[in-house]
Amino acid sequence: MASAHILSVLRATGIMILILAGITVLFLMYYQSLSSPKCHPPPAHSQQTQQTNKPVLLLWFWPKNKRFDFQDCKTLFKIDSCHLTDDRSLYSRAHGVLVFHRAIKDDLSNLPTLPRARFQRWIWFNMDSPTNTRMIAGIQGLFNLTLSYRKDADIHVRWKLALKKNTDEDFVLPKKERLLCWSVDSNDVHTKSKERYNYYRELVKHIKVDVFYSSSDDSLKGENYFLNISSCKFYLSFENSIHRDYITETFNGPLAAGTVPVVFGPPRRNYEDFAPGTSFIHVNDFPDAATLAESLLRLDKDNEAYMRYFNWRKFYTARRHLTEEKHEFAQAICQACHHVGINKVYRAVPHLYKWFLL
Ligand SMILES: *[C@@H]1O[C@H](CO)[C@@H](O)[C@H](O)[C@H]1NC(C)=O
Ligand SMILES: CC(=O)N[C@H]1CO[C@H](CO)[C@@H](O)[C@@H]1O
Repeated sequence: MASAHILSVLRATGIMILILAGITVLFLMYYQSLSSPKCHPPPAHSQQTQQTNKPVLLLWFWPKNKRFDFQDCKTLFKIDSCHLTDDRSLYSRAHGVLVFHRAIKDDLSNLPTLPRARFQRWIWFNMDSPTNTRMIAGIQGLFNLTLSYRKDADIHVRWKLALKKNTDEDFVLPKKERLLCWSVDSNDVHTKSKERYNYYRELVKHIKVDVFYSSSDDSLKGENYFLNISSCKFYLSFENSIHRDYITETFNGPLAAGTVPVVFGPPRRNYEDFAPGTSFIHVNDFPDAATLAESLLRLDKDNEAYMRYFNWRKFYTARRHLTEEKHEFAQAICQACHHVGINKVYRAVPHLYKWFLL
């Protein structure tokens, strides 16, 4: 009796152990099948397939021959959503073809001649204002997307203020050695818009202006740019021509440097689309240059009033734009890459100039 009982207990225990072992083995197999590919991805291979899965953006011309490393899109802007290339042999596979307006020949002979694939979109790439944009007959109905400083472009390129993450950080005013500064390219003096030079000539009758000559010395090149601009209390952010939304790095520079921009460009309310109204001084806020000069001289003596121009920094930050020559168009090109990577909707721009000259 006793031995039979022991035997049946042993048998039951044996079966239990077998079942448990079976479950354990099954579980281990299942677990391995789950985890092993995740733990050991074949690195080179998977990266390659990723690369080829990304939409291709073909840069048809290097703008003004300013070449940079396409990897910079990732390092500078965290943009990695397309495969950027300047290899024209990839044309037929390209989802986007980025065409720099200035480089297009009048007879269009340097544009792609092969037919466009159904999925391919041509992007009109122009960062100039209408004043400095050459009209080329025949490109009116050629493009699918626009890239410009214009707010209503498909790809709107601009150095925007960002909401501040850490609002406790206090702003420290950079050391000021100059009252009012300007930078001017000596070649620019001959461009069509003379208004800003007239205004400047009137202004210097009433206030001292330190001028950086951007084409002849290194004061505003690379690293020096923010260093030198931050040493000025005010900076003349005069645009080379006056057009809606045409508010360029000449405005972003002082904001990022900790200097108050004195702007000459589109009306104040257009600036306020992009920055708080208390972050800058508009020349149109004053009846004439003499009154503006008077006001700047007054602010030079009233530190409390001057510091109010930096109150916006409690809520926003301005990002330093890229000042290296080769990077002049990097932001625009990287943003085009971002757009092509995430946006696939059909579009055509039938009346390019009608829109742009609006
Ligand atoms: C791009 O624009 C051209 C010309 O307007 C048009 O024929 C083509 O269908 C458009 N393609 C896409 C993908 O939007
Ligand atoms: C005009 C001017 O002050 N330029 C200065 C800009 O910054 C560099 C670097 O500090 C100086 O060497 C320049 O003299």
